[in-house]
Amino acid sequence: MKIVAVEAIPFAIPYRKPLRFASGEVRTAEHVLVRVRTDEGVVGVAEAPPRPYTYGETQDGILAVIRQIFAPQLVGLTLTERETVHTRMARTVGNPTAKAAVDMAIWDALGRTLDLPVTALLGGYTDRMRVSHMLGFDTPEKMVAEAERINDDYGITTFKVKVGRRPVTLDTAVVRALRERFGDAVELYVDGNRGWTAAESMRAMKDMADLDLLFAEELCPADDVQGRRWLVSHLDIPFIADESVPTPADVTREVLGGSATAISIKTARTGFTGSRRVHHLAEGLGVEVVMGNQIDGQIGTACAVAFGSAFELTARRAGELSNFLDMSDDLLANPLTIRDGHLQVPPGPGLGIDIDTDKLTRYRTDN
Ligand code: MUC
Ligand code: MG
Repeated sequence: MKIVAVEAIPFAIPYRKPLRFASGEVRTAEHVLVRVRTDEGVVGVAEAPPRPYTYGETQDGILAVIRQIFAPQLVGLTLTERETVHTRMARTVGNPTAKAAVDMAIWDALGRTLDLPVTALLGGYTDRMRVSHMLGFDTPEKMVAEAERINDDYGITTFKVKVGRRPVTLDTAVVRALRERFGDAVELYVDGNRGWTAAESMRAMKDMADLDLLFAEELCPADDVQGRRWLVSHLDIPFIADESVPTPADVTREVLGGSATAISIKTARTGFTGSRRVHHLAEGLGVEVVMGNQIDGQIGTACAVAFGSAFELTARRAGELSNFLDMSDDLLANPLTIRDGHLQVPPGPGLGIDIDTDKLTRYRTDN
């Protein structure tokens, strides 16, 4: 069970349909595949998605921190020393998705070694999650058409609508068009990626007061401390903190400070070891949880559904598990499939996934 290598491999897979939102845009998945090898020949995998506009990471930065700092610190440890792994990586500031991918690849290797699914090791609550789909910026007509397609093809009935444009009516018109098209057959919530001020957010939420929204997420920056508290205290639906809570300490600060009343857990930024801490903290604080998506590919989505299915609190709400549908291809030998609005945890030891070596050869960018 000894770790003998931690590898980082860059790859690039274009999106069929770019995703646009208030803080940025994704056209190509320029991610990093992490592979952890053990002395018994077991290989665990995970992926790190660089999001410079969210955490400051780049693909080159992720490769460098894993190869130059984390790999030398971790080789020689065993797969069961995950708290030691966590502590050693925590000596380096930032780099959340690099740390998370290393952590999850170790869990995958552990599951494969023990011949048990990671989801069972984490909590084993259920084997599937309801799926929520993210709708990126476009016109109301195109966003409604996209929701219709996703609803028809995959049975998905929960949509997160990206908002945060100016004037706010650009976005509120989209949400209204979706509600008019689908009635109460769908759940809707909005994510601003910090695009609005607190006052703009308030105006938009008043405009959408009759649209029966489930949540509002990160509408304005957490750094606008007083403004965000004021906004959150006036809302009658949970306000999700996403990019403002990359660590458990941030969760505590935002929730106890009145700047959030729900939490997005993203395995892409807190791995399994850190996400478990955030989950327990959310339970202790009595706040709702949504499994978020860092615009993950299928490897990252397999990680998110493994964690989300492991606990009752994370499986309660639809999880954001469908961004990979917009990619032109992926690295898995057996692609994930969403049916009847649900994604099942891939069965099998570890994460239950295998990398297609031909696809990795095609998409890796280091050779
Ligand atoms: C999300 O929920 O915000 C887009 C930017 C980011 O940080 O994550 C994605 C999705
Ligand atoms: Mg978000």
